[in-house]
Amino acid sequence: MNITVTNKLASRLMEASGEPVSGQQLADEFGISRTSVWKHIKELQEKGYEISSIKKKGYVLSGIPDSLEASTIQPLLKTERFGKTLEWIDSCESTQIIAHRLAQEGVPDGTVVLTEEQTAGRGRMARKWDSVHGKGIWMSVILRPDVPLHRAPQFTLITAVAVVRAIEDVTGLRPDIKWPNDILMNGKKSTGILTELQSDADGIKALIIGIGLNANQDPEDFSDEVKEIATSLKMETGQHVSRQELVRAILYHLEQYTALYIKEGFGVLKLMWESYSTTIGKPVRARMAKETLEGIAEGITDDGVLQLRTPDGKLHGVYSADIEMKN
Ligand code: BTX
Repeated sequence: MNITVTNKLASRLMEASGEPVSGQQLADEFGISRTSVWKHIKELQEKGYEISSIKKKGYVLSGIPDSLEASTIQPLLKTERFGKTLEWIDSCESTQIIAHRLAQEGVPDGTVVLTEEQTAGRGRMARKWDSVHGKGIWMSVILRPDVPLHRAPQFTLITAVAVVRAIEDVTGLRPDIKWPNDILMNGKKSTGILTELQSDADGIKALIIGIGLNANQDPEDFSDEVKEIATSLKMETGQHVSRQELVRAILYHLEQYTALYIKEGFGVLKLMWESYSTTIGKPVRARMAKETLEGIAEGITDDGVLQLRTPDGKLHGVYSADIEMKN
């Protein structure tokens, strides 16, 4: 699960940006034999890395597989901790299930679970999350922040800002955030965030942050239930996007923002969240488990609670709801 020699080798070749690196040089750098280098190169080729061996010059990397395996993500990762422990599986029910198990086993803060496909991907309130093979980012990040339990919802908002910044970096698009956990493009959902937690009497043991990002789906890749409401980055840009770059950018921003949060509190992040929000200042309908309220979404509190003013002038704190924009 940790960074292996094979991954370090992949990293070294990626950083060489198409220039050949000799087998001897790699052997010296990694303190292994040339035969061992060759074995690791073969392993990478079997995974779909395009590596050619140029006589008297060395190995050249010309392409990497479109997978989210650790060897494709970790080499160019700019984080200190996030993603350094990374579990990848080709197919699973839900990365949340795996992440819950790993969190119980005591894995470190910033551990990441990635998959190509979920057969039982989930949203809030046990709703289904469409997770087709190889086209999206289906990821759970385990965080272990030392904060009280009631602060947990803020991490959904912090994650939303990190994802939006990552999408901006990689595609140049500027998505909107709809409180609390939807990232929209042209009014359609491109990403959902699900925050779950493990706690005991002392507080939060682990936050399991699930991120479902539609990257390269075409319209026909979505199920009939979500076809009308969902979009992907490819559908918005007309171009295939790099899931690997997106994962790295999300982890980078998430690490930066959680560090900022721990140091400075929620203030700056709240401002950033508000700058991307489509909800604030707008008339909305909030569907909650027991009631539906209509009014103006005036803002969010420092705990991430939506403040909704109903026509009778009362201000309501909305902790969890589905929001519909009223035009
Ligand atoms: P949510 O409850 O806000 O949204 C769920 C709703 O979104 C569904 O009822 C459906 O209408 C719609 N939907 C389902 N699939 C998609 C999709 N691919 N794109 C757009 N809309 C869709 C959102 O919950 C939280 C989703 C988190 C998903 C991640 S993936 C990695 C991790 N593992 C896992 O099982 N869940 C999380």
